[in-house]
Amino acid sequence: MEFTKTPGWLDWYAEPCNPKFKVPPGSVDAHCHVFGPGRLFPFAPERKYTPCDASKEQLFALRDHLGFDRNVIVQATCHGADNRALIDALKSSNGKARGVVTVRRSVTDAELREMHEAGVRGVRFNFVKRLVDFTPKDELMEIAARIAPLGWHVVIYFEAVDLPELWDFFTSLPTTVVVDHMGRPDVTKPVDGPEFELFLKFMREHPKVWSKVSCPERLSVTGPRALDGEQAAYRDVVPFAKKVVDTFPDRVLWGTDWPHPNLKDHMPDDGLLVDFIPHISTTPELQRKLLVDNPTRLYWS
Ligand code: 0GY
Repeated sequence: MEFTKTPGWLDWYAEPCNPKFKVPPGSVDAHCHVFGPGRLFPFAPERKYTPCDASKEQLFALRDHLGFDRNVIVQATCHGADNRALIDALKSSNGKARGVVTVRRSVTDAELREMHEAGVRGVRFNFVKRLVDFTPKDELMEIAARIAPLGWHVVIYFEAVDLPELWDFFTSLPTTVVVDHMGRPDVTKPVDGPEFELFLKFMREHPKVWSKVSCPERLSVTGPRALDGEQAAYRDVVPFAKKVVDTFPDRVLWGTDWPHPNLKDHMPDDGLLVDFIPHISTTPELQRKLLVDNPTRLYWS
């Protein structure tokens, strides 16, 4: 089937630079996607956007270029609950990729076991209204109860303003809970202000909650250009991500978010995203936890 990408859709960076920061051996890009290719793995009828193709081969080439060893591939909403592209990528990865899927309550136990065999270790619940239609919480809770015995976890994606309303649901989930992109803080607000403090409290009071310190390009207002005398691109995101890494060093993950869905203004150079890492994770020990130890514990043990 032929698909036409959403108008204004930006293609991923075909020739990312060589990062200056060398990631430690065994590093995991713990948040990335595959899109199609649409002719092999059609996009879901209920999708809110149509992306460009971003294949498993292209993802694995990026992994090697950036110096990573492994990937965690996360189901994107453009594929709905049809995980075939993701599972195909896992099966082609020689054990170097794990997956996080989207399922409905109709999924069978046999299907879950088959996904586990392929390398799936989590389900994603998405609460970002521009990306998905509403799913009742009782359905999500039922799914969480079914995947818990497999040792899987739940990945949650939400906007910071929605955390108070979702708090009780999140904290009653029976599994480890991994938050995408630090719960999307508004980085124009103070890092020690009430909104981000609520997120830190969420992590502090609930040791089962982990966070991806990913997507500076999505959260930043200052953007990708480092100013004279400034060290980092996306510098307005640095205090937020660094705070989470420093406070919860054993519960953080990092990912590229390649191929970067829904960015309207600029497409990040993935090499520069890797160079962002030492600004938020400032010692070799913290970097090893963020990039190797934590994702290995969650996805490969
Ligand atoms: C991300 C972010 C986004 C999209 C999705 O599944 C998705 O469509 O996650 C977004 O638009 O913020 O993590 O890829």
